[in-house]
Formats: sequence, C-alpha cells, structure tokens
Amino acid sequence: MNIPSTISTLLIGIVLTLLSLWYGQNHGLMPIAASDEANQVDDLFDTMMIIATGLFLIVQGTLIFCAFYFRKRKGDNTDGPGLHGNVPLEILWTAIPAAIVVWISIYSFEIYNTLGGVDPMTAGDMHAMHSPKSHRGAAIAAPLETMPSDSRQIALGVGASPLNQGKSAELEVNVTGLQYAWIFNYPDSGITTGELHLPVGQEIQVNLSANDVIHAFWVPQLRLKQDAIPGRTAQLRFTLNRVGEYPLRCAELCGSYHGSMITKLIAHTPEDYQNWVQSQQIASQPNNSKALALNPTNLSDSQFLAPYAQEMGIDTQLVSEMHHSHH
Ligand SMILES: [Cu+2]
Repeated sequence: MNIPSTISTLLIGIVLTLLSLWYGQNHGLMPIAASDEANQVDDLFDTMMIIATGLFLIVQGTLIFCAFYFRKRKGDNTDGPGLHGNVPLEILWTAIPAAIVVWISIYSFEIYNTLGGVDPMTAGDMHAMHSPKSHRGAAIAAPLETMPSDSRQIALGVGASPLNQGKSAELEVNVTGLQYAWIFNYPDSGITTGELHLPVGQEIQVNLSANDVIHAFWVPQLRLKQDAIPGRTAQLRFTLNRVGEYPLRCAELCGSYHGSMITKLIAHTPEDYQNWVQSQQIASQPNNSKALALNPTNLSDSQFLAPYAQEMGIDTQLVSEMHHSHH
C-alpha cells in the first residue's frame, strides 16, 4: 500500500479546511436572523457545519478513494492482504471526535448562558424538585394548586442575559396559546391582539402560558422555540434588530387545527411601534364614533366571522369548514 506523501496529505488537508470553512459560512440553511441572540445561535450552527463538512469530506473522500484505488484488477484472483486492527489509528479516530464533542458541548453551553438560558429564575425549577422531600411521594401527583406558591414561580425558557441580570425588560407581552390561536396582551397599554407587534432595539420579555393543552411558541427568525404549558409560565427574552414580518407558529401538535395556529410577529421601528400602540388604543375606546355597528343576529356565524378571519389571516375556506364540522 502506498502511503501518500507528506506534501500531498498537507495539500489535501488545506483544501479540506478551506472547503469546510467556506461551506460552513455559506450554507444558506438558516432563515434571516432577526435578533441579536439569533446571530449567536448562528455562530454555533456555522461552527458545527464547518466541522460536519470536514468530517463528511474526509469520510466520503476516503470511501471513494478506496473504492477506486483498491478495486479488483483484471486477472487478479488472489486474496487481499490479511489486515487486522490498528490500535493507534483507532485511538486517534476515537479521541479526535470525543474532543470535538466535548468542545462543542462547552461552546453551546456558553452560548446558552449568554442568551440567558441559565438565568437564576430557572433555578426555581431546581427548588421545586427539592422542596417536596419532607413529604416524600405526596407531592408527585398533587395538583398545582396545592403546591407551595414559590415553587410555582418557575421560569422556563430563556431569561435575561448575564449583562441584563436583575433588570426588567423594556417591554413585556403576555402570550397565551389556546386551541387554535395566539393571544397577545400588552400589560402596559392594555392592548390585546392576534398578531405580535414589537419594536426593534428594545429588550422584550414574552410571558408564555397556555389555556388548554401544550403549545409551542416558535419564531424561526429569532432562533427561539419554547413550550407553553398549562399551569406554568415560561419566559423568553430577546432583542429584535431587524424590521420585518416573521411567521410565529405553534410547534407542538395541539389538535386538529394545529396547522392553522400561525400568526405574525411584526417588528417595527420604535416610532412605528408607538404609532401602532396609539392606533390600537384609539380603536379600543368605547365611545369611538367610527366603531362598527353590526347586528350579528342577521348574519350566520361564518358571515359574521369572515371579516375578522380575513384580518387574522385565516382562510375563509377553513372557517366555513369549521362551521360545517359543528353540524
Ligand atoms: Cu398549538
């Protein structure tokens, strides 16, 4: 067997590294990164792509090379050489991947920490796990109401980054998931909407809860996904850095119309956001002369709901199907 010369090994290594580095940063697999946090997640993903591309090329390259180089030649009916094991090589190809895996896990934990995933609020979970020790077994099946109130103050999700620790977010929104919609409530202004309007450049805290079953809040452009669990509140903190409209979908199969549980996150400039808040407040005033006066008794359910459905981005077809399924 011809061992490749040092020079050609070095050249192959350089080409592999360059290809991996290039593809790892130009894979185009991720949607737009719309938050500061998303860029950090992408850095981690790109690093893993670089390593994965390198490994893929090495493994596939070796395979293809061997298939051609060691192919059966014409008229050659002899047995292959009796090879059996190679301890140094096996140690090498175990040690290198092990080191890579350990390094990636440390790196990803570091990213999770800078995002605020290791927020002390999350430690509430640990507390809840330890507290029932005194009455062992009893608390396991106990309903949430009978549990001590402090252990219900559990923050799931991603909290404040270490830089913003102890500071409250600039804007808070309460998000409720229910079959099959998201409802957004802004405690500061009292606005309730079906689409999430937020300003860029401000730290936002989303308080996630669910009314019926488990849902999941997912905005791919934020690289954030968090379950909304009935009886518990999860939090997510992030800062948008790009104006635009992003899909906000439920990522937990929650029932027959789960697929239609999708709305929009609209990222405004701070000025546009203020205008939106004002327009919402005007619209919700009780003595608004422009308020729509409809007599719902003259309309069928689907006729009455149609304009609202359109506004919420729900297909009218779906509304009429839902209507029929009740009869
Ligand atoms: Cu859902």
